[in-house]
Amino acid sequence: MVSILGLRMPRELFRILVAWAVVSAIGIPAVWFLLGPHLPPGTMSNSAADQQFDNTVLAVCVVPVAAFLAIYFPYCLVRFRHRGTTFEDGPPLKGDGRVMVAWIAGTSALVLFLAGWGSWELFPGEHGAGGGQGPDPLQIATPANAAGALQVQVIGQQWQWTYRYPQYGFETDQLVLPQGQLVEFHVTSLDVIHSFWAIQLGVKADAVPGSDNVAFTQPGRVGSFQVRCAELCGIWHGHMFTEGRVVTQSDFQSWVGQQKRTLAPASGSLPPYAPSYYPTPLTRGG
Ligand SMILES: [Cu+2]
Repeated sequence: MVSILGLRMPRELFRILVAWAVVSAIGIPAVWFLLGPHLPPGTMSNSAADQQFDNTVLAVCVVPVAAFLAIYFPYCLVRFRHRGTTFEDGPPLKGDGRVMVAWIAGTSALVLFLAGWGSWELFPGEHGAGGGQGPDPLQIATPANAAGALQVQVIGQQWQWTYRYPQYGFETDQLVLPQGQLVEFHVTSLDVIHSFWAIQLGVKADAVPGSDNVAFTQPGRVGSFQVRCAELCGIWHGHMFTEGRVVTQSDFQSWVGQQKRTLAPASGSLPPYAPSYYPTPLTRGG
């Protein structure tokens, strides 16, 4: 028996706890500072950076639990293994009330904390992009400066994405966003359920016919990002895979001008803008 702080415990438990404290003390800052900056979805937008922060917090919470298991089991397997050649039953095991209380209390506290943390981070919208919860959401990410946001309607159909820019009057198959500008995605579908996933922007919202799912993001860095359909939507689901771009404000303006000119013949016959559409025969054309 070892006695620390008036608490008597078996020598084995003391050793395990010391090793656990040392590994946790090294592991937690290592995960926070070394692994955290490389966790998905990265820092290309404010919503992605917020999610990376959340993932880092969760990874840090996992360290002490994983460290305890990684030390406890090998230690017990080696320390208490059967020695000698005779095979016989070991001494009977009895439950220990203190261990059970400590285990149940510790794991319950951790799980409740993670549930509360995840809800706080994702639900009120202040931190999340807004997953898109239909036309009448319980809560949505509505930034204070949403009035000046660039509107982009994301339209899924078997099997491609198109992007309608209602403020500029065209619809294109390219997703180009200006750096530093708040973007308000309106995600919908013309046929079956798809899911718009702009991976590095940290935006994911279901594309559902008849629904207008809203999600916000503010790209912070120029570069390209991947767009995937994240909902099995038919035989060419895997082909709903494109690349979007974040460009400077001036590059965005020249891209808009070029799109307007190129798409002018088609833009005139676009169906009127609507927050959502329905599958055929009730197509966008009516
Ligand atoms: Cu799809």
